[in-house]
Amino acid sequence: MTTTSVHPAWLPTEAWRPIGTRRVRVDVTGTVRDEVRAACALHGGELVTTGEADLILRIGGADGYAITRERHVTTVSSATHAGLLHGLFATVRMGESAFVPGPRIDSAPAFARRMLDHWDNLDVHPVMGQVERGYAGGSLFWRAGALRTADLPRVRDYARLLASIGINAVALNNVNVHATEARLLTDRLPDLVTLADVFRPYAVRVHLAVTFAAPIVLGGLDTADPLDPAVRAWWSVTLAAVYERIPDFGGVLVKADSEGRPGPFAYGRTHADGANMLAEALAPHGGVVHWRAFVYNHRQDWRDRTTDRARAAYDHFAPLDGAFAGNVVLQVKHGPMDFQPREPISPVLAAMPRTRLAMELQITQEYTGQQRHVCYLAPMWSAVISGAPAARELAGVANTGDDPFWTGHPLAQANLYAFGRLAWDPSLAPETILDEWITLTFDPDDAAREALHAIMDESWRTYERYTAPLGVGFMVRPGHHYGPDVDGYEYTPWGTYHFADRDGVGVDRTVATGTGYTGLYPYPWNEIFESLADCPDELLLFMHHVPYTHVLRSGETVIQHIYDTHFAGVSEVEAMRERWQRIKIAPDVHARVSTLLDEQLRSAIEWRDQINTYFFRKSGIGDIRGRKIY
Ligand code: BDP
Repeated sequence: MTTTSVHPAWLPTEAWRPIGTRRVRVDVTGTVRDEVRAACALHGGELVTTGEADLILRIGGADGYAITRERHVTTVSSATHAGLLHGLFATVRMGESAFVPGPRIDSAPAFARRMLDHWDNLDVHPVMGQVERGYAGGSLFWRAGALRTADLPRVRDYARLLASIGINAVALNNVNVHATEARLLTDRLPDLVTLADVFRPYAVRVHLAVTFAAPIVLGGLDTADPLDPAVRAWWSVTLAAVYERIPDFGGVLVKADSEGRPGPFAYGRTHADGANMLAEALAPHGGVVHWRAFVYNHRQDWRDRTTDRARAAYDHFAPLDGAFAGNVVLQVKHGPMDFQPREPISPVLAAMPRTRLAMELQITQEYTGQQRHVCYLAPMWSAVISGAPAARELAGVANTGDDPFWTGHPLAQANLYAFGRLAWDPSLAPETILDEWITLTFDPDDAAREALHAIMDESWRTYERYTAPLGVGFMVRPGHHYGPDVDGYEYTPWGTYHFADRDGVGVDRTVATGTGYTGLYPYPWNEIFESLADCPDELLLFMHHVPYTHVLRSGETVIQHIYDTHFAGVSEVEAMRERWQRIKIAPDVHARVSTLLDEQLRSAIEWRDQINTYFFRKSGIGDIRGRKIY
């Protein structure tokens, strides 16, 4: 496996470390962007001089950064090392305009912590591979159970890449913590120390996913009961030892009582008991616990219509509002199920005003085409972020790996870029972010820029059109979750059902006749979702079970909508592919994306034909436009 890679061009190619005041001369008559890149080569107070204008990097001012642009002098100022770094990267993004006199720019991040969660295993897992739900090769950090020490330069590039988009925290191992990963907390700690040293200059703090059972599996105790004094003492001593080696260690990330992971329920304790125990051990060092709210019964009886997985996180956590310590961050998936292409915003995010909340997004495309399909996710994220103002932090499941393009699909880099940019400034429009990314990555001519927008802007909606309809979700192949299998999960214990029969489809989550889920939302969303007339079309089958002849707000019947969107989705992918064939772009990128678009089209056709045929057979209602359905 090679460690050289294609750098996303939004990155300066050289490392730099901003400490104290820096003054860099750049040549305004040369290529300014190149000069800004040269400025990034700055190390330890050296002055890079090539011309008449200055880029001055100065510590001072507020958190975040300010950029002032006067004639020949552009000044970046910040109170912090991190702010200075982000200010410099902002000038890189601005290109020439950073050096044209203009109004002062003040920028501060909307989310205090902007975190990436890597679901990396140290070794190849027999079922999940190395990176769980990873579609970009192996782990950047780990190989064959060990730290990739020879590849640390690439990790440094990665740290810089993350800093360039404002990421400031990273969890370096899978939330499903297996035996080897667990030991990063104790005897494998030196590996974490090494990685923390690599990330530190880029103001990215490292976090570690830990197993709740650590006192047993690592400490030799016979319990992990959070109220047991010996257990509490073990965590205090163990975490203190981590801080001795990594003074800026961010904290721990925990998946407990979820999908078979150990947790406080085994001891009759609550999630607040579990999280607060860790919080107490971390508090003296300024660390935080990210405690995931992804807790549900994954062994439910599918015949039992009263259990609703969408309710689970709310039912477990909302009653605990106010019970969590101040340094516990409850990390909540953006939707109530599991990263489907379309879900309502999780009601947990509106139900816990006395709890620190992080919203969790999935950058890795588990359910959105697995980095084989073009699916630019910023439009979805932008909507869910603006709909959940209580979330103070943003966490994203990473889509990166040791693939030469970092993300498998070269265009999936745009999702990582957009995650960082939205976490900094959620008011940025998805098309604007994409435009930035296109400019920085390809420096394209007008035709290529237009083609990239045409391919990517709407690609999430295209993906939605040819997959599960109207918010019902899943319908994917069990296990790996790629490609269609309408009934794949229908009679399983996972709680992900569509309830299609000959008369209709959808999950009745109303208060009046269903699971009561709609009632978990504050007004007016409880009433909007409860009402068949007011529920947005795109979430209709998430909230209601309706006949195929039900007329949507769009004026179409449900069955006709299914046919129309599935035909449209495939046509859109065909158009993407044609555009891509004509685009002028770097040959290696072109070749990789061409192959992937072939696969996307094959897969979209497979989705269209299975979904359409399934619903035609169930309903017996034909397509009014007379297209071929098998
Ligand atoms: C699901 C993934 C699974 C993760 C789980 C989680 O299929 O691999 O472990 O989420 O978030 O989406 O913990």
